[in-house]
Amino acid sequence: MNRNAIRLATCAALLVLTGAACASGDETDSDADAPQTSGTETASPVSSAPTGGPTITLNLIAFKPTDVQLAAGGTVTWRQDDVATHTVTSGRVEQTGGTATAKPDGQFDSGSLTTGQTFQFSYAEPGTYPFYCAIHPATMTGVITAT
Ligand SMILES: [Cu+2]
Repeated sequence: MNRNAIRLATCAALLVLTGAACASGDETDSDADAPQTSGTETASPVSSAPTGGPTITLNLIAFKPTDVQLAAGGTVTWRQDDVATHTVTSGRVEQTGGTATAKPDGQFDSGSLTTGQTFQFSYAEPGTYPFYCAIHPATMTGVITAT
């Protein structure tokens, strides 16, 4: 019901924008992979970095890039583009004998980020700041260098 309402609204919007009629008989669920532009997202912040600072994406169970430099005072944006759930958590991961042990430093923890959500943190002081995903600490790590 709700999905149909969204489709109708989208259809109406397209009609206004393009003047084209919306065919209803030839669709093969083309909206499954089309970008969703309806404003139905809830609390997730905007995906672009309003500060102009670097953006790290979370995709395929990896941070990209894993090493980021910025000027002290700058803000890093992490954007969760993966189908899985990840976190951005400050701290190190110790890898010994095939075991990954997370050592959170308590500076920040995004909590669970689902697809499309973003997280931001500003690095006020110069330094080297490792971070990791608390769900996949063995493979998802990165480091911010603020200068
Ligand atoms: Cu993860």
